[in-house]
Amino acid sequence: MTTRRSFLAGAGLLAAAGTVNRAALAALPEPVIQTSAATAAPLTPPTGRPYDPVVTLNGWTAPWRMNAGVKEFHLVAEPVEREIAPGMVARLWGYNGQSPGPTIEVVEGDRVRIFVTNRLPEHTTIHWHGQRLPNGMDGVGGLNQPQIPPGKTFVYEFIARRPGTFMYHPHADEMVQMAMGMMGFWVTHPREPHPHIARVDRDFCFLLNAYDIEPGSYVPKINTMLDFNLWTWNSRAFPGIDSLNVRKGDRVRVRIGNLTMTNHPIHIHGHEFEVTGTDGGPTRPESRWPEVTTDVAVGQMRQIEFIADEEGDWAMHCHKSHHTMNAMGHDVPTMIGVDHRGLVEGIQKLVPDYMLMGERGMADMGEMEMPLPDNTLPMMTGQGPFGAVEMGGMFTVLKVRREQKRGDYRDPGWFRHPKGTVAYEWTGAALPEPARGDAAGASSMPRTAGGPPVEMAVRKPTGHQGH
Ligand SMILES: [Cu+2]
Repeated sequence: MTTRRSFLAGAGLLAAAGTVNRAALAALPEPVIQTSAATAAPLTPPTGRPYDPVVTLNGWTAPWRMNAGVKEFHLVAEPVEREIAPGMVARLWGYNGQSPGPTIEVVEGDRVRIFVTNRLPEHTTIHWHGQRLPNGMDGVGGLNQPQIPPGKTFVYEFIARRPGTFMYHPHADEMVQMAMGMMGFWVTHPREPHPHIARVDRDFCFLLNAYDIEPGSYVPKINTMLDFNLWTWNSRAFPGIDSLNVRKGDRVRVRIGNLTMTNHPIHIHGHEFEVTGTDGGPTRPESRWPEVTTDVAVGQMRQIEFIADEEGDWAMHCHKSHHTMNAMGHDVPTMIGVDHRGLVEGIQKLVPDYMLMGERGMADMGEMEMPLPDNTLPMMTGQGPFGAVEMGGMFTVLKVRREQKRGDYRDPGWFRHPKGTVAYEWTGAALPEPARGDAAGASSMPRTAGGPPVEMAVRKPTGHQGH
């Protein structure tokens, strides 16, 4: 783990906000700011009830202060710079230096007090998705509380009543603030052994999010409803998403929340898993079944668990193939099978930059060293041990290793396949002419051989008749 948290003094930050007076400042816990997008080591609780901490992919857990038995956190809503992947930085809004904000980890029964300072140019609130709490703490601006104006600090306080997997996000100018990256994860650990919550060896979490950032620019377009071009986990796109590094035989939990505008079927190779919890709480064991893909719908959370008993580098990704691509033009025509020999040179005389895409599929794009606008990720990229991985967006690798030590989350490098266990090129006799099947009668609507074409008259709803 290469991450280092930078503990900046809160005083400077809050003085910048202007309106917080000195007496209030003395009472506020210092906000901790994170400047790195690397995955932080799990935060072993220094105070309060013990628990097994989670690992936030390309993220971190907020430290807290115990104040007369209350766990106090300080979130600062503010503009941030987030590296989406090496080579691209986005100007987002987030909390405490990053988007998403820090993961909040507490224990069932904890009394939690969260100070929220607004350093955005507009008002905000925080809604604590999935929590049982007093209505006035639910964070819907205008409905449950007044909005938090720029420069002000509000306090939320409630008891974490249910153990489980939750998230937080604004409920004020929501479309804009979530399109800009404001969100965070929340885990409430069980206070004692729970019949439906297993102890696991590794516990990962991340949020699904998406941005529409024009190639060459830095700030997301905030009115986009569906046509996003960056599909991210915790505001990172492949190859910027860290791998999940586990020891062979580990029981692994992955908690996923979806704050995009569409569903994401999350798929893991080489293993089956079960959904052991949702934002509604742990699922009853008799309600679980094996899966290799689980759909995470908009506004949902899924907690999946499996035994990592197959060694190797296993792909883990959203199964919507457009979501494993970075920014691209969706209006590119399909060129597969079109023979352009001679044509490109002719066009290039008129348009020097003209480039042909996709005559033999688009795999070439994964290796092409194309000049890109500044601050733009290649559409599909990433180098594996055998060449270009041809992925982007919501993709990473589950690395299962016999020699990975308990509690060690470092990247073990690429898997070394035992001899004879990698797909290989056939170098024997040349391909014989394939025997073509001609079985008749297998179809419920068999093709008729020969005969004149059938003519049909179709009456369209408009009343016009066509042939
Ligand atoms: Cu997806």
